[in-house]
Amino acid sequence: MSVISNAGRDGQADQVNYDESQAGANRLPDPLAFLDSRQVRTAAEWRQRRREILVLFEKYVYGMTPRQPVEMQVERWELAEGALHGLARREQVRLSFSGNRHTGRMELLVYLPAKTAHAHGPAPLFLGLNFKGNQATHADPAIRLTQAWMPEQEGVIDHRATEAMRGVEASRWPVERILERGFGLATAYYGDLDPDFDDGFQNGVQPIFYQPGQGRPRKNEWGAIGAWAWGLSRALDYLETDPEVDARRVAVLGHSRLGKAALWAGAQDERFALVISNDSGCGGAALSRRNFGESVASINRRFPHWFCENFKQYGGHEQALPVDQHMLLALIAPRALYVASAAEDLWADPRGEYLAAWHASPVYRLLGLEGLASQEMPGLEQPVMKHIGYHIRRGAHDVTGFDWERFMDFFELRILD
Ligand code: GTR
Repeated sequence: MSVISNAGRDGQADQVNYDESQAGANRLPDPLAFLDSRQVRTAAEWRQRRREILVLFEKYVYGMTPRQPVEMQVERWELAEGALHGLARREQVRLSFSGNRHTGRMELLVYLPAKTAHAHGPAPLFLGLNFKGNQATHADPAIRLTQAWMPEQEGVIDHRATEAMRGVEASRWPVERILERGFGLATAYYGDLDPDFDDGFQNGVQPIFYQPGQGRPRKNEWGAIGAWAWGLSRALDYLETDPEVDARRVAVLGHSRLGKAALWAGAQDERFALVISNDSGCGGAALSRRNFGESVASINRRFPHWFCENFKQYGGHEQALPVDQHMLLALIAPRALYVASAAEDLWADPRGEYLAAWHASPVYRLLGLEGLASQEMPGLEQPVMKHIGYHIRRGAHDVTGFDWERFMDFFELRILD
């Protein structure tokens, strides 16, 4: 079945393929072959090849993240013991960045399990960006309403969040369960780092890094996904200074476009112990060459600001891409990686997400770790948890309690044991 959908701003529409017989990714670049065709045989050679792959993703997909350190001020303006009826310690922290006469800021909400006789050390933690502001993740009235610009939607007036936005995304953030299972959670609004629309990169963190005379990122420099990923690393910089957090056991996770950002953050920043993609689809965990669901052409048309300019030339020419997304997943090795799909989320191509994890597996194997054992997808809601984990659950594009319970199972199994 081929359907026409998703017109971009220019009114053009894309052919979207949902026919498995028309899909396929037979010729994928080999993560274990150098650009000069030499084969990678040792863990030390993988380090070199890893560098090569990272540079390819920088150059052709997400764009380069600036390397220069930024001035970061930390203001922890709230620390409340006994939050959420005694379950949690809540911290609210503002990270401010400056440079080039531009400033940026990111507001982190952190819940840590209250200390008990059993749980007293620094907490392992999940870190992820949210779509609607910290106040949307839980109805807790003490969460500060985001001050950031927001797109018009229910609960937003004049581009500002109102009280009506408290807890509106709570089903995606089961905070009490996370705390009960002994984990902390840190989250921030993704629009703090770069509001999600194509404004020519004036209003996010990008201008902080412009060279004299530069007005927008170059063709091989970061877009919005790069900025969101960068913010996740800055959040980790802060978490490393928090004695109540076990910063060596932080999982970075994200849903959908924020899953793309989590994967890119995890690929670049090896401090993340575990990387979790939820329904991240095209430009995330799904293979671009599959030609199923969202395509490179359609994602670039609808979201011209997400990737670097160079990525646009590959719309309809995925075979020419020097990488595919299995190589992004391979960059997580030897750390733990979990990919989650939803059966009805065909736009994100669940099979393409599974196959990317499968094709990343040889890298894990080379490093002495078990990747996925079969090219066949597991059944619905039958998670596999080797060093790469995967599940496909019933239902639509979303983050559910089922997803979270599996992320926590995997975290316990691979990181805490
Ligand atoms: C869709 C986009 C996907 C995914 C999703 C989301 O419109 O096509 O790639 O990122 O948005 O983030 O919810």
